[in-house]
Amino acid sequence: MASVRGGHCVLELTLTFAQDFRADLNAIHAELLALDPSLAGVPWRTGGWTRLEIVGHLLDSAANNRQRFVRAAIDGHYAGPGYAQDAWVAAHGYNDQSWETLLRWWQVEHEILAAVVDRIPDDRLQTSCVVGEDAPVPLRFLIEDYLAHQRWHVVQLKTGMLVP
Ligand code: NI
Repeated sequence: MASVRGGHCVLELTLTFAQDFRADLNAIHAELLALDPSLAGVPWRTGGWTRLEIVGHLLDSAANNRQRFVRAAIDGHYAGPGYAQDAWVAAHGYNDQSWETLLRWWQVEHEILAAVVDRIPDDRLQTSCVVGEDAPVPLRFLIEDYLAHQRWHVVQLKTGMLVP
């Protein structure tokens, strides 16, 4: 919607849910790219995951949630398992990958995820989703919570231990 105020044309844009999702992913991606690559193999805290493993965990979350988003959009309901986070990280051997590789995988995985969210009809955002033993939540919440989880781990990446 365009309106005229004080002689200036002001564009008032309402971002769609999918546009918001994409913008948030872009902001997270920028934060990942800004991290110091020399910290890749450094645990974020004593005994904790390395930065490589944290980004790997974000990839695992993307893989699991892509299933959820797609199935909820197709079926109009979703119920499925959680996943064993440490076992998934170990199964992928993320510490054996380079930082650049993992950031590239993150980018590709999220291009795919954004393409999925672009195509979720508005009414499907209310779809009831059950993950593991959790209470049912609308698909919209699952997607918002997905972003919150990514952001939480970005905080770990940025503020965790800075030396081995
Ligand atoms: Ni997590």
